[in-house]
Amino acid sequence: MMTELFEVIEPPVGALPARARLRSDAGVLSLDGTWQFFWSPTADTGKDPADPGTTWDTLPVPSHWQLHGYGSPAYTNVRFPFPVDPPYVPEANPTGEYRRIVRRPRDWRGGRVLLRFDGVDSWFQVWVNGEEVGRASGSRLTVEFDVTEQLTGGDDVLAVRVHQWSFGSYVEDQDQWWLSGIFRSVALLHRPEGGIDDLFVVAAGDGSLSVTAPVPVRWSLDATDIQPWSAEKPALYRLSVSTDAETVSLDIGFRTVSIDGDRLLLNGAPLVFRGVNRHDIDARTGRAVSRARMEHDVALMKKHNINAVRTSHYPPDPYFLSLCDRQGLYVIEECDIETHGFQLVGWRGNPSDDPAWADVYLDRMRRMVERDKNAPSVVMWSLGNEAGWGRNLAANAAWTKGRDSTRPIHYEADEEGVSVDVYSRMYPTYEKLEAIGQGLGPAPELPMIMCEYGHAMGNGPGGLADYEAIIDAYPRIAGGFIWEWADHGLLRDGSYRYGGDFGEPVHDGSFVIDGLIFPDRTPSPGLTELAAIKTPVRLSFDGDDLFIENRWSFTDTADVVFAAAGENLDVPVIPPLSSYRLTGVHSDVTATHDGRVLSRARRPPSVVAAVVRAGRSIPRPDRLGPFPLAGLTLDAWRAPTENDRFPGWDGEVSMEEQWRAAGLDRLVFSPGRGRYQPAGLDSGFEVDCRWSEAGGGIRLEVDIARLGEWQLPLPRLGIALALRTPDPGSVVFEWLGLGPGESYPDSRAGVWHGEHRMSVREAQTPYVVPQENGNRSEVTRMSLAVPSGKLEIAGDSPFDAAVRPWSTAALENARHADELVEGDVLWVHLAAGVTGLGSASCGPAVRPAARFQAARVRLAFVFTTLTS
Ligand code: IPT
Repeated sequence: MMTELFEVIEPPVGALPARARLRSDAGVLSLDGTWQFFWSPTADTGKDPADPGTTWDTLPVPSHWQLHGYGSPAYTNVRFPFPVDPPYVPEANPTGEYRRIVRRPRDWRGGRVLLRFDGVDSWFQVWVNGEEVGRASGSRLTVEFDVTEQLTGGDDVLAVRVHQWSFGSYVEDQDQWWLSGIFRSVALLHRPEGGIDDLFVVAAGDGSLSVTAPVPVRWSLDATDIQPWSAEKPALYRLSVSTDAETVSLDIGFRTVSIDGDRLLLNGAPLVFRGVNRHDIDARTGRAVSRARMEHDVALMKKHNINAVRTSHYPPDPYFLSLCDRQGLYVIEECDIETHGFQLVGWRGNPSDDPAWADVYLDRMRRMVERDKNAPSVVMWSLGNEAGWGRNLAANAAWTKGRDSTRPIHYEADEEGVSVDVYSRMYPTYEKLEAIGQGLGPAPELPMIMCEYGHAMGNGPGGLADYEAIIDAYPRIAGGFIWEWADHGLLRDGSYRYGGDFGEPVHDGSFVIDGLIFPDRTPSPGLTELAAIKTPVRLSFDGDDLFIENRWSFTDTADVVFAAAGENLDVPVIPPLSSYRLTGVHSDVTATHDGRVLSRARRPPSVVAAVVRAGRSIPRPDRLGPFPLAGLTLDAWRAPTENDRFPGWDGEVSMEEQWRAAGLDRLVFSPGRGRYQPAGLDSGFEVDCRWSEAGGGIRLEVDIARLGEWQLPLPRLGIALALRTPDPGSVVFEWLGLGPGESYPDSRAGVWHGEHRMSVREAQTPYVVPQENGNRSEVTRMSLAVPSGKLEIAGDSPFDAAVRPWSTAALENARHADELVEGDVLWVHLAAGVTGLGSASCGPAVRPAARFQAARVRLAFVFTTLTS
């Protein structure tokens, strides 16, 4: 049996020791751009490293070859897509040969020349003019080689051979697409003799500064009065460090992370993560993410009151950290180690506890810590994700503590808190989180965070407000990180694709579509909800009293404008972490900061029921306003959400399964009996509809009663009207109720009561996997307008409304957004109530209070026609 080099468990060979990322006046030559490229489905490419590949294809660097027509993307979550036989990998090991001519710049006199790779997935070998320079793995980690001796000063052939699979793949089993190649920047660096190769700067919250360098240096700081750094006020100062040969500069921030008992602190004040998990991902370029994309994402996070990022599950492009330093985001930086697939074989052979892997583990931790040790935004190191437990992780924790005593250590699977400084859990139930808050369970002496919670897959997560209430109630809980920031859909043929769409024999479907923003970066309703819940200035009404909470740790409300009914309110400056009660406030209030609405408080609307007495009974009309009425049916079903498809931590049977078992998806109407029932069951609904004249309009009263004793929560309960119209997406939908976005009983913090208006098309939320969406709650009045007229619908009591240019069945059957086509019917769903969303796809199911359980409902609407 033969072992290939990429199956030898070893740290990089021929590489230089890891060091800090520094901005320098020494020369840098980017090697990004067009490279010659040859792709082979197996490791043996038959290509000579000395061959410049002049006649080959070309490929951009950075990029993934699967996104340029070579091989295919593949998605698995936990499972390895190959047999678990470490360190061996399949015979079918796609391999890319990269070539490019490099020339040492003339003005780089003396010193050394380094070749730096910031990210190559998963294992590669480097040659210059056919002479081997080294080899490395650690896909999301920087590695440098000294090529001084190999460069001639003329045209030199740089060859890089990259294999998709290697021993390294066994420790890179993160939940994401398998994508290969040189996907981050490559550069040549000049290192002058007597230069500054490394620096370790510790700038503390009290203004003290220590600069450690391997050579004697002079330094200067561009500052007169020093303000501490925080995500709220990311004060940075330019530090210049020089020798005669080189000057490097760093943006430093003064801050101290500390732990006092079970409290996590920054500069002595509570450090509470209002965070998200962020992967490198872009719908067109995969993990090769442009600077513009990163900037856009960071701005979007800040705008939505997010103050922290966990770099799940590997170090990001260094540019991302510089953005976090500058814009103000707390970062838990995570090492590129995940061996999750071993869990499926009972953790047998897990590299985390195998001495053969010790050097590889330590090398990965070192490369992360050394590169980013000067970043003020990095407030914690994470050993990795889902890699079980073992001595190699314990050794990484011990080494890190010795190297950097200023940052706590995180690792979720160290469940007893042996090596870590914070206790971390994923997706706890509400009950469990509350118990942890009270100091019950393992490691009660440590602060606690949720490194993942609020699984944002499809429509959801619901129930975030309940988590927030627990975080607020227990100072031991230092917040958490939503899973996850962005959907990982890859754009192909005009639609976003997920697992299975590339013909993968083994895949995990849409589990990779679980972000707060859609692949095109449009915020989902989940992000709007999160922003409202994480607001730094929270407003709530208690009768006529407005209660204002300043949740910032370092910022007072001097720059916040509180306004009601067009007038500014007279609110004194509220210090950080304090609250204020303003009495006698009679209308809705907004808090605005820098032109951005931070929060809204709505006074519960006083519902004036448009009760119109029923007049003479009439038969069912064949038109409603400008629309022919093509159908009316009981509506007790929804296109299952991704959360409906899973039982959740606290259940055994998913909502969808329970609903299907009750036949809600296949109710049959028997007109003679006025009943909707599924085949084979005696349960169902009895429905009585009465039409009557009502002033200038038509009144419909619907009485729905469940048959039998069943208690199952219902997805919704009401009626659906099919209104014929040639272009249903363009119909203008106006309503008085919660909006403008969709809302559900456990997701309604980001909407407010008012008059809202948009087209039916705009009222659809474009989830990558089509599913229930677009519900509007607490509606009392709505209208639907086409050029020829307008139909107004007023309810006797508030109702839930959804309007769609397609049927529930079409929504349910479509697997990708582009499969949904508008027809000639506008579907109008009017319900007495709906069930919430929960986060059962990975977390707790819908909480009891958010389940719609009524046994009997009465709905009444008045339809009026307004001609235009
Ligand atoms: C958790 C993983 O850490 C994360 O990467 C992602 O896969 C998430 O699940 C699901 O989307 S692990 C799980 C066992 C809780």
